[in-house]
Amino acid sequence: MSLFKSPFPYFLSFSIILSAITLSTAQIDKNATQATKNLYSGLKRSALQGVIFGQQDALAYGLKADKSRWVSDEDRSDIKTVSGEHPGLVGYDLGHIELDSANNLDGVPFARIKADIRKNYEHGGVNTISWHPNNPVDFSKTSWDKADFTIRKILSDEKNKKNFEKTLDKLADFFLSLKGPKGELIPVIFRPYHEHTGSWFWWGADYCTPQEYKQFWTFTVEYLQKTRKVNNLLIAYSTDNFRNKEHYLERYPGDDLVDILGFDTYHRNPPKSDSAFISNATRMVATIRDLGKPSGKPFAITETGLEQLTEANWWTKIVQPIIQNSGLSYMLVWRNGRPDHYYAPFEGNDTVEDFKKLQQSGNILLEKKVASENLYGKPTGK
Ligand code: BMA
Repeated sequence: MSLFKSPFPYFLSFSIILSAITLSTAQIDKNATQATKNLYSGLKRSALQGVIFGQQDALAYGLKADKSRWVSDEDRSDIKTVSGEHPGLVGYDLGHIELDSANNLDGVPFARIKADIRKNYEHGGVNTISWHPNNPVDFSKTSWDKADFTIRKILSDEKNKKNFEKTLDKLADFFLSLKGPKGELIPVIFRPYHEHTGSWFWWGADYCTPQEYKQFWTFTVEYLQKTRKVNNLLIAYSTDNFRNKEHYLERYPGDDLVDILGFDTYHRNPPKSDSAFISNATRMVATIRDLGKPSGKPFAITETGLEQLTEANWWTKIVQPIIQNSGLSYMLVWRNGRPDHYYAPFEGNDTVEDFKKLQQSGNILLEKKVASENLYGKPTGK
């Protein structure tokens, strides 16, 4: 806004051109497919309209009114049941792809994940992929099992490294198998080694040095994008809660290895933590917005939620103040996995009316508004 008040119009139009150039070249994979490039700039553009609302595993399963589970229904999501529309973004997890399992770690068949990614893409929605792999040097251990210096063991031992490349090949094959109706590659956001400021995964802060984390990230991204020519990825960096810029950047591999800046934050111990949660999340959003400015990177809350939605007005009281006028491209709430482990409203849930208020506020973008943004194509010029 203040741009138009400036007494230096020529200088400013020059800087606008410059920032447009920065935006169009900021994406890290120079060989990305055109649709992937479009998605990157589309995520910046749609942020001007609102925050794309997403849920993990939204299309695969959810909860019925009596809290029993529905699984594998077609064209169903709990968000659609309560709001009339699917979320604008859907998350999936590739944990157990490294084991050659038919199902992911939460029992969702990889074939189903692939089909849902395609359907969501055909509707104009965004797909984001996380990965909770078992321990690469001991597949009998899960992501969460305590395992010291796994990354060091992979990077410093040729045999372990070669084995890990085989795991990355499985990821690459999966990404390259994501095809749209014309055989074109479907762009997806890949968010590896997340919540690494915490120490609950084998890639967490206590189990590798910042240097090792960055090396491991670089190895992974370069192997996928350069060696395997997986050119349909936007790469998201997502910490857990962080204290300040320095903490956020401690393990940041560099602007040339990250497309989207993100963080995960969960609301725990409500209502006594309500105001602290709002202020912390708002602070962290402001930090990644600032960090993204010079490079023009989109930024997002890559995971959030209040387990069991124990506050009926959580959406307007807690989420709305954090996201309104935030510039965030998207936010993702976690899965409706079990009667005691859910994060989105479902039929009969106490927060349904409040979620609809958030929907009506215009702050979030669900399926229809996201489709109208034409994220994989040229801007519609609205
Ligand atoms: C966690 C929980 C687990 C799940 C994992 C990966 O937060 O939802 O039940 O296995 O995410 O999706």
